[in-house]
Amino acid sequence: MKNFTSVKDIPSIEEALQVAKEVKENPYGFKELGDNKTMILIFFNSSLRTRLSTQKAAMNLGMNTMVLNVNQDGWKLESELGVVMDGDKPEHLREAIPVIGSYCDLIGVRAFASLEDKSSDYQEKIIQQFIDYAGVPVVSMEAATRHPLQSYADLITIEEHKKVDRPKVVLTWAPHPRALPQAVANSFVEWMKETDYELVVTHPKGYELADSFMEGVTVEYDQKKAFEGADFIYAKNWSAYHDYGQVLSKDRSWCVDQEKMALTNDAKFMHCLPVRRNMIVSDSVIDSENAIVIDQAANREVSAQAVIKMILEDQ
Ligand code: SN0
Repeated sequence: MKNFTSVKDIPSIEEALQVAKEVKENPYGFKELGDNKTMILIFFNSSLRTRLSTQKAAMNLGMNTMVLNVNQDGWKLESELGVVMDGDKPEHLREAIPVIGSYCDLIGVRAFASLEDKSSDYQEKIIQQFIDYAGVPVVSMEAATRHPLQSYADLITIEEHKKVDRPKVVLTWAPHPRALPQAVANSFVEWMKETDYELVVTHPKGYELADSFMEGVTVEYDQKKAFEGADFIYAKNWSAYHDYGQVLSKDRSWCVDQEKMALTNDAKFMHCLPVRRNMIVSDSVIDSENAIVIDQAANREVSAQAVIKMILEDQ
């Protein structure tokens, strides 16, 4: 593996699950791979799980790690080419990226969607510049349109909890006070499509995700109908794709509560975290035995380690 930005970068779902199993069973068994190697993690946005789990994963593999929170610790970085840099951004990505690349063997980047410029976000202009100019492999720690380390961890978690071979997995939109990216939802759909699970996506009208992700996927606008017989409920808010970045609804009746969970096949409840309690999910659901959000978060270390291992083995 050269870079990791989407499900297309893994050899196959089966192999990805096999590598995850290996690192989970023996986290410190591959330490020689990262000997004298350094991973730099670059954050343009906040993080709790991604920062800690990716750093831990790299350390498990014997790597040194450095973290830069660009907006707090470093110069603000310009990303547009051809601009006169007379504003508040003293350095361009065009220099910053190869400089960062010169200090390390692997870069992790988190750069959320702007939610202002759809075309720039959906062309993945920031992470693509890292891939073009870093000179070392690049791992997405959530880019504008995808969050593949999360989806990989979600896949591992579903495999660990499923009671039937082909579970029914439902991705449901839920309300949120702010406009959030589509990345987690897009990526979850993209990974689930590579499995043989039954996938249903439910959301209010107007929240349709991009066709490039949704081709062939069942959409059910009636949330309760979608929940019927589900084995996994994955809740996530996202802002509108077509009315780009807009919050069209804060309809609290879409909150995942016990009454809706009762329609499912004793489904497990999933969310990538951070989660807004009693907006996205009621306390009673997230505090129930069926909530597996902590297992998902724990598997972030596993997915990150599996990805870094595959990249180091190819270097
Ligand atoms: C991010 C998102 O893409 O939705 C990261 C999820 C892993 N979530 C948020 O920014 C939530 C922030 C909030 O205000 O709740």
